[in-house]
Amino acid sequence: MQDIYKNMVAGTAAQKKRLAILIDPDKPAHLPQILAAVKGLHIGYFFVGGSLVSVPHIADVVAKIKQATDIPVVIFPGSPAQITPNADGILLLSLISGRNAELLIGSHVVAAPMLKQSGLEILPTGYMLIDGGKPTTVSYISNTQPIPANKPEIAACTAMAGEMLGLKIIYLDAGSGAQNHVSVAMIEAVRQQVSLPIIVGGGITSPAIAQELYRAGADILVVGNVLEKSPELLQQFSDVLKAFL
Ligand code: 1GP
Repeated sequence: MQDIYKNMVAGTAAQKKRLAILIDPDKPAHLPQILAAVKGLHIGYFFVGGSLVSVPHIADVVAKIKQATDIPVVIFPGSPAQITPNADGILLLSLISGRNAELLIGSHVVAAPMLKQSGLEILPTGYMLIDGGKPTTVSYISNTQPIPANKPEIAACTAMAGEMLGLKIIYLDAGSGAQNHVSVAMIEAVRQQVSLPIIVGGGITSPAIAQELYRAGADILVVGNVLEKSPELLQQFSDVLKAFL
């Protein structure tokens, strides 16, 4: 038992920032490089999953990460098919920016018995898609409209409602490979209204952007695409965190 949520909340209270590396099981080619690079760095989590995992080997990817590191592995599921009990936890995502009942509650009902048996730490998460400048896989697959990037007040009200409903984490996602990351103004607006840990991801392509978004109030940043292309950037992302330790 890794006490993932307890550590997240402690990090938020102490304004300690964390980095999560997103591994898409459909693109495992760079995983060995990433696993070699994380040694000695301040990496908070591995998130594993994607909105379109076509190869059924998510459990193998999790096993490889767990063999190589003690970093908690959290499933970031695109569908209930991605639940694997050999991870440490799962972001139980309710897509609160959308109005698709399946992704607000339907899939959760189907997955609940499996989740209960799995032993995974359940992390109930208010998941919000934010317009990142171009259609992403997740907006297409989820059949929902993202929150417009220039409407921080909608994001803030949505996050507030999520907190009032008892969700434990807010995740602002511009979508993997987004053209534009979530804006500073939107993160600040959400930070002002909720005290929950805030995860931000999608289109974070440089350590300088990461620094800006941490300062705006993000607790955990998720980086995926850029590390698939340039795993050597991991050291610089980790260096950014030192300013917040
Ligand atoms: C997407 O937040 C993640 O859900 C990561 O996005 O691949 O653009 O870093 P990138």
